[in-house]
Formats: sequence, structure tokens, C-alpha cells
Amino acid sequence: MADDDAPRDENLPRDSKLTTTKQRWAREGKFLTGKATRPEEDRLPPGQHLVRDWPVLDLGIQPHIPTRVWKLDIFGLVENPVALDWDAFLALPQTREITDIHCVTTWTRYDNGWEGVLVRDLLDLVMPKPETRFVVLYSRDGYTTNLKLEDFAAEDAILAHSWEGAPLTREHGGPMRLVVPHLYFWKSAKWLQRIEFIASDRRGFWEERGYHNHADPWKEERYSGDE
Ligand SMILES: Nc1nc2c(c(=O)[nH]1)N[C@H]1C(S)=C(S)[C@@H](COP(=O)(O)O)O[C@H]1N2
Ligand SMILES: [Mo]
Repeated sequence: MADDDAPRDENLPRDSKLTTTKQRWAREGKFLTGKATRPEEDRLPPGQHLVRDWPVLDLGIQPHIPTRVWKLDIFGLVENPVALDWDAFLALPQTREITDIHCVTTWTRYDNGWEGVLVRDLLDLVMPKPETRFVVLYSRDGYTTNLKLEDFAAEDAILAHSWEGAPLTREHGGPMRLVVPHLYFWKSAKWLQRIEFIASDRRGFWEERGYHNHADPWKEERYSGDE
């Protein structure tokens, strides 16, 4: 093709609505789930093996929390601090999703069906202040864990009350636990009771005891020595 025939920049339609919209989608990664683009053989993070059962891991205390007395306290750097009871929690938008679990002890369990309230829907309610950069999660058994706000706000992070169509069992954190699928499972607090929004980071139970502060399984962020 002669140079003269090549389409020249100035001849291309410039600001058609479709072009600018598509450019915006590309910038925002629209329609990317982060999963469709990952080949099936890369679904298992490094150093992990698949299990079919669902192991139970905790500090050995499995609190019994009837929904009648259940409360979720959200406080700290938010415009609208709230204390939700069970009915108020169920009145928030409900979402179902299927995600994988990756535990730092090297087991991975595929395709867990959750139902609950997306963290994003909770954030719409409480509205973190601009200075908020981290959250600390406090559980009824005394467990704590910390997350960057952007990890807590991941599109698939969910406050789950059901698993595979049935109420979440007590041993797995029922009546409600957090699930943050893109991080090792210790970040997913069972029996979640309080969420604090803060400006500077504060390490949780395992993060203070040698576990990585961030916990990305794809980067094998297992231990704090690798931070
Ligand atoms: N409240 C609470 N949440 C917790 C824990 C805990 O001890 N207490 N353990 C964490 C760890 S280390 C893991 S691997 C997962 C285990 O969840 P499971 O017992 O449902 O598999 O819960 C996480 N959340
Ligand atoms: Mo764990």
C-alpha cells in the first residue's frame, strides 16, 4: 500500500460519541471481571492445592450469635456511622456471587456460592470520608484483621450470610462473615461485629504475628518477611 493510501490521523473521526465512550471503557477496564481473562490453568495461585471439603480454621472460639442479638457497628472516619441489626442488614441490597477461596495454609476451594451484602453497597450507606485509607475488622471471638480501603471495596467483597443457598454455619462465621475473594482467607473475618475506618494502618491479629499485611495469593504474600 502506498503511503498516500494509508489512513491518516487527521482523516479519522475524532470525537464520535462511540469512540470516546470506548476509550473511557478501556481506561476503566469496563467488562473485565479479572477472571474471564485468566486462563483456567492459571486459576490456582502458586503454592496452592485444591480441596473439595471446606476446612474450618479459627482461634478455637466459635461464638454463638443469635440473629436476634446480632449487631454490626460501623464507625470511625465515615459520614454516616451506623449500628445495624439483623433486619436492617437484610434490608440492604442482596447479592449472589460465586468465588474461590485461597487459604494461606495452601488449600484452595473453587466455586463457593455466597449471598449477602456487597461491601460496595455498605460503603454507599456509610460513606467513608476522603481521609479514610484503611479498615480494621473486629470479630466476636476477639479476632481482628486490617485491609486497605481499596481491597475492602473490591467489587466482589461481600458480607455473606449464606453459602450454597443455606445460612452460613456457626463454624464458618455465621450468621455473617466477610469474604474478600482476591486475598488470602485470613482477611475474611468470621463473626464480624465492628468495622472501623481509619487514616493510618493498624495491623490485625495475624498481621502482628508474622503474616503479610496485604495477603495477595497471586504474589504469594504469605509472611511479613516478604513485605
Ligand atoms: N473471627 C475470625 N475470623 C477468621 C479467623 C478467626 O480465627 N476468627 N480465622 C481466619 C483464617 S486464618 C481463615 S483461613 C479463615 C477460615 O475460615 P473457615 O473456617 O470458614 O474456612 O477465617 C479467617 N477469619
Ligand atoms: Mo488461614
